[in-house]
Amino acid sequence: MPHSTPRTTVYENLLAMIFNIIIFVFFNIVMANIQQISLPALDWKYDQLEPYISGEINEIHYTKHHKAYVDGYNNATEILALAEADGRVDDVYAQLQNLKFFSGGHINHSLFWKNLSPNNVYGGKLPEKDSKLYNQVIEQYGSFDNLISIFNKKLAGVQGSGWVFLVKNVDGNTLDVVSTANQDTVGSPYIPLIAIDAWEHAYYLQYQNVKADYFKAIWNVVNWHEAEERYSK
Ligand code: MN3
Repeated sequence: MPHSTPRTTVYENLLAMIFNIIIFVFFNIVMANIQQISLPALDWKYDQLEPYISGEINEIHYTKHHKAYVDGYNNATEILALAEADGRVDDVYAQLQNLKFFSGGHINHSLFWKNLSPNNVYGGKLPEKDSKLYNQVIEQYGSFDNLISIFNKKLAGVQGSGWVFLVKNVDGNTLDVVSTANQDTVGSPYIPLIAIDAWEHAYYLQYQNVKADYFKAIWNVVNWHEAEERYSK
């Protein structure tokens, strides 16, 4: 008697095939809707912030550290989408923690690159006298030296990784200096004007344990022009 495939097996195979096609289509729809992010372009070359920040630090900071936040973000969004689609709430929770870290890292570093500029371009040049930001700094802090000194005290107080920001509070357009831990960023009602990275990877190759010297030096390459534009928006 010749061997014949039982009818039920044919149906099972057909069902399995249809199921796989549905999963494949679903997976692609989910993935197609995820927007990947990439490193922002820099306005200067790695060595153009010297001697205040070495080219080696900028290159490693940008191509390795910032890149890791970009890759981590892209990876976590994909895992999150699948976990949400499958209703795996534990995995959703875990990926949201990762996304907070990686998205904060990407936002903060993107701000950081923008608010630095070579010393012969915008670096270290205070905002125009009588610009809105200039007047607000003088009104609240008396002088830029005083503001920078307050900012640097906050930087010195960051333990481990963290950031310090000069922010505009949209309620009243006042300024404030705030610090965050790890890669946390600032949100409403604050608009960040200047963000400085206090983590060791931002200075250690050049300044080793003397981070106060890094905090002093970086103001020679802070782009106040960019800060003024953000403040006046
Ligand atoms: Mn960093």
